[in-house]
Amino acid sequence: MSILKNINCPADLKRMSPDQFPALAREIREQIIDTVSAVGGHLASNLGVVELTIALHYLLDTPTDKIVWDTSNQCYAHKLLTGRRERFHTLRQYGGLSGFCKREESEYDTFNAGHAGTGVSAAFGMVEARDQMGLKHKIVCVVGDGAMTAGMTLEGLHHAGGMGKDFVVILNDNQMSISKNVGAISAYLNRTITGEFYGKVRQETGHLLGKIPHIGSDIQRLARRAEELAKGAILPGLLFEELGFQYSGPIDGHNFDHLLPTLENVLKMKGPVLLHVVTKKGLGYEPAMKNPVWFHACPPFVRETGAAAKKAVRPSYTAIAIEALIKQARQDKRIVAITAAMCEGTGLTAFEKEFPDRLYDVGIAEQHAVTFAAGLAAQGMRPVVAIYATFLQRAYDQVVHDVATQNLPVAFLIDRGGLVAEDGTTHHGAFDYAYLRHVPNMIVMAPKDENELQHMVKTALQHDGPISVRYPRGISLGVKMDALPTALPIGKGELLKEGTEVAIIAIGVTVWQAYRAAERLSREGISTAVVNARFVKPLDHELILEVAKRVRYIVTVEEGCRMGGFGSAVLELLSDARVTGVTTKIIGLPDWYIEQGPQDLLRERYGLTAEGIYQSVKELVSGVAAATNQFRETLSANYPSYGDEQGS
Ligand SMILES: Cc1ncc(C[n+]2csc(CCOP(=O)(O)OP(=O)(O)O)c2C)c(N)n1
Repeated sequence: MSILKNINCPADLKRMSPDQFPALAREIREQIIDTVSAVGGHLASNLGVVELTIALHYLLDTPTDKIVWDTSNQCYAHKLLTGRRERFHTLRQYGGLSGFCKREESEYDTFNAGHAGTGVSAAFGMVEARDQMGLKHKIVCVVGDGAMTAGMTLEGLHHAGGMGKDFVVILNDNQMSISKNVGAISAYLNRTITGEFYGKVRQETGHLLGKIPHIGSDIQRLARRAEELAKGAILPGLLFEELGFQYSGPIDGHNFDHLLPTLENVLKMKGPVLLHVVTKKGLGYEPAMKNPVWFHACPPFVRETGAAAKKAVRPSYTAIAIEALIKQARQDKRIVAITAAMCEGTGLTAFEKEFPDRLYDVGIAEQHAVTFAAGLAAQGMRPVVAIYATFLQRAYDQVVHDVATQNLPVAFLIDRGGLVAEDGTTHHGAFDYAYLRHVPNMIVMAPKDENELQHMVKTALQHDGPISVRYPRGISLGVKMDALPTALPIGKGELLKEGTEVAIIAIGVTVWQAYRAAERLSREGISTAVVNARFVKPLDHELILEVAKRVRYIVTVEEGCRMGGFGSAVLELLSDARVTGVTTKIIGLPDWYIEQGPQDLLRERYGLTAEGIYQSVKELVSGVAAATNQFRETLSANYPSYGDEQGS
């Protein structure tokens, strides 16, 4: 008999006896493994928080009490317990449940997330809102040990700890970010869990005292007793205690006998409290426990074996970019690579294999990553920051203030530019062209295919200033690769196809789509040129103005937001050059957050496929022709002399 099927909201959970919770946890795990094997998702993190989620919803009065899930990639059990069980199979699908918390989706989702490290700040905002409004509910933030290393989390703890308000932070410590967690905080947490910190103190004191004749062993006994007392109370959570939080833990996050009474106590405590819960990523699914890194965010897989359901037929853009980087790094010792906790995702594991001493994983710390790169560059190194477009958003000021003002040679390999599919709204790389092109000194490139990508990586590493290459998520096109990467001339595009009526000026992955659209248009009698811009900045003024002279319509295409992006840059150029007599259109992403869904489907929906571009051009050409005629007719009817004036 299914227990889960009878839970439609947390109130149903409260009617259960805690004895049933282990069986419920097993069912939830089964459901998560089943669904994620079919649709992909954050398997390992979710399997790790099942007991914690049950305990929280059992003890809290949600949604009046609030749970804020940091990053919220671990919210699947929460979704299953809060009325979304029947829609769970739609997880991460177009029109389905989000893989993250979404306020639009449920009143139990208190704060939208997807980027790590926002939880404590958001939850503490809710604490202050509660107190300002004279309300009494509880607010709990669950934050992973990876997200604990994010600067924002520390800023939030620093603020909240100083204010002394009732606020519970649960540190969900599985000792993993996506890969093994890194850095001093992670090492500190590790010592806390293993007791190594305490053990070391005891060993050293014992060793010293043992050396004093006669009194040694008595004092050792006394000292051991004092340490025993101190063990639970002071040492393990010193860092958090110093930040103003009462520390409790570490406790086993899979054992309800520990979890329920401790959590119950913690929820009654006054002031800021941090409960340290130790969990295991992937618990309940052998392949995920063995390989939590792959199962952190996995594609659909075969449940029985844990193997990916589909094998990639060609290398990804990511792999090509990093391969090109490795080639350059072999020749230039100044090249070092930096990742903010995304060694696998950015492909830098391959770089690390060859150059272990030249790879820096700084943890979830994008701001630090960029300024750290600036520091390296200021001393003559050639740092490369490999980062997703969406996560570079967090380091905007560091790009502007630390890299670009000083014209430092930091190369940005911007992965996942454009639409990223199932991770959806928080993860699409929609804004990078727009947020980089207006930064003085910054060069902004995007290749039309993987061959151009390798040339652009080389270009980036030879350029003496800030420069970025942006490429998409996914498998490359399979074009022929030149044997050797060669640097491209900065600010030079290429004319891929001549045409006299329309010019499509495209950038990045949209170029070949534009080309196919142009071929079809030309076949149908609308002579269409195609420019591969290559550079969003600096634009190839000469080429674009030359082409603009010959055509009546200019259409720009980009897989990025329309506002302030590549198309805007072309319009600025046309305006500055006082080009008249051309009608323009920008194809790109609209002024709203793009939903989740397969890349192909989203590209179709936003008119970025060959078909979409073709339709847009057709509409523009026929629409403008129709509108112009109508305008002329109206004018002629109202002002009979209009036609004459035109002629004179
Ligand atoms: C700002 C930001 N950088 C990088 C990521 C990519 N990312 C997603 S989850 C994750 C690891 C999170 O680790 P942790 O907080 O310990 O949570 P867990 O998944 O282990 O529960 C990373 C690096 C992100 N979501 N946001």
